[in-house]
Amino acid sequence: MFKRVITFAAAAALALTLVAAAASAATKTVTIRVEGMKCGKCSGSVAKALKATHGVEDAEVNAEKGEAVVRYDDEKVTEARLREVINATGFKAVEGSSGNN
Ligand SMILES: [Cu+2]
Repeated sequence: MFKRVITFAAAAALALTLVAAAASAATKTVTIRVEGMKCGKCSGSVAKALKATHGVEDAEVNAEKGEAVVRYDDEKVTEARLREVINATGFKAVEGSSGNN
């Protein structure tokens, strides 16, 4: 009986550890300022390039606000890489305020 409780506790602890690991592994959201976008086609091409990038899970790009909100797996792609992808579309990822803070 006592042994059974121990086993249950161990299993629960293991499950919690796995959940914690899954939560800390990976998904991040970053807001990157993008200069030069004038309309929906501009933001659309940036979004398309970002979404085609390995590790990007979602990208919302807004031309009026001049920003790209990107959700990505930080084990597969870096923010620096996301900026490169944006710059490669012909627009400019501006250094500076980023992140969710
Ligand atoms: Cu445009």
